[in-house]
Amino acid sequence: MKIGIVCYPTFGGSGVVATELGMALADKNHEVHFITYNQPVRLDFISHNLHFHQVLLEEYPLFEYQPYELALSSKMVEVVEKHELEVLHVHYAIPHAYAAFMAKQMLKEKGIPVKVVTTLHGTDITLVGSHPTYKTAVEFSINNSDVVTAVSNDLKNTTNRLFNIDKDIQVIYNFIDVDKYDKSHKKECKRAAIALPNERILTHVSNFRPVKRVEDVVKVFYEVNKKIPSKLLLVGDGPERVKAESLVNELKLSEHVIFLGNSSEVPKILCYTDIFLLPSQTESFGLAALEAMAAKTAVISTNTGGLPEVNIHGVTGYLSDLGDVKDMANNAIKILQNEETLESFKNNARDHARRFSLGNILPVYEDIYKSCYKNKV
Ligand code: GMT
Repeated sequence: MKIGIVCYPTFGGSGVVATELGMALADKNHEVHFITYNQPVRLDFISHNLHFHQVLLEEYPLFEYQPYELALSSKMVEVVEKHELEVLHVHYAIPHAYAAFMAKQMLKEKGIPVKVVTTLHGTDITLVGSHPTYKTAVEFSINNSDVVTAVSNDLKNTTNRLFNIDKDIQVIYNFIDVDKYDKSHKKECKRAAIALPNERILTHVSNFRPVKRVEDVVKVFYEVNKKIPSKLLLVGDGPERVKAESLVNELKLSEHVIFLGNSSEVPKILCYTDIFLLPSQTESFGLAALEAMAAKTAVISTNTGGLPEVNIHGVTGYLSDLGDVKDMANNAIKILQNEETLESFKNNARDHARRFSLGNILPVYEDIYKSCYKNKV
């Protein structure tokens, strides 16, 4: 099949899912065309079936904000027409689903049918999408997509609660390539470069936006570190980094906390991690937690959004109420203070992560594309 994928090309979860999906489809001999403003960060041109089309923006003195949707929908029309794509799969509704609707209309005028699959990822529904500024257009573009998917049951329910949706939303969980994490485990883990043998390692990976509550990560670690010799690895970058650095200094934790910045070596970092911290305000799924679990890491998270569908309380880690850093710290200590307990949580996490393996999820997307092909007009 010939599929166009539209996504944000950054380290964010929706871009990661879109890129991994595209690469896996190309591996299975589908022809995949990424359409976005930069080459997606995780995109390796490992296959001749993978193509990248950059959306370029024109400066003009009148524009305070450049009209990205216009440039994107024009590019979609061009790529669909030139490469005879039959499906456009857009990840993150804003503004991709809207631009895809416009592209579809323009193509219809030319007698070229194309189907639009929209995958809802999280804040395109929760924090941003339902804001009155965007709500009307987001609701319209969801209702006018041919197929709509959401990455968790919670996100599906939230979408139906916040919007007037007349489409059935299909839940397709995020996935991971389990082998990638297994392999980095089998290779020698460079733990000694990061921590002393008696120290435990806690890690947080995110784009450091307010929704991730990175200060809570530091506060949880502060409590854990009082009881257990440990290191905290903070991977990623974003608007909350400066605040997190100040808190680390204020709590006199600099010796124990390492800021690693954005990294494409996450599997290698996770391979020596004992506990992954994700105290988010909301998380439609929590791909970062799943990646950690695949790398045999227990998870301490909040119980918000879709996190309970990924992190199983008392099995793969623990869930706490939003902002309850004391509870999160106590749970982490409970896991970390005993070698056997830690090992059993880690094994459970890895076993549970296998349910979300690429091999299980990819055929579900392929079936959706096939159904688009069948009902082409
Ligand atoms: O919705 C967002 O915040 C953006 C998005 C991203 O690009 O980082 O993250 C969301 O999509 C991921 C992939 O489906 C999910 O694993 C994240 O939980 C989700 N983030 C939130 O809901 C905050």
